[in-house]
Amino acid sequence: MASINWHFHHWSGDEETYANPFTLCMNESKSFTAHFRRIGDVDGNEIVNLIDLLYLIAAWGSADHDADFDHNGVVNFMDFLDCLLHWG
Ligand SMILES: [Ca+2]
Ligand SMILES: [Ca+2]
Repeated sequence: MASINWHFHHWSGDEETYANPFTLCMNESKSFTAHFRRIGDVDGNEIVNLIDLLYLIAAWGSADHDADFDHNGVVNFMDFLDCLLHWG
């Protein structure tokens, strides 16, 4: 579970996926790492700034996972607000 102001981004390890939750077959030893990002941080540098906002605007209306902070399947006004509210 993500801490406040952070959101789940993806799993890495034996499988890489944005799905959360995701189903896996445990038929051998496997390892996974959950990656989280600051809400509003599109490029993953832990700073929310103009670069993130410009990327978000370019992704407007798409399902771009990096800019879809609320994970509702579309980059829209709520993601824009999230970016502004977590600026800095
Ligand atoms: Ca950033
Ligand atoms: Ca969204």
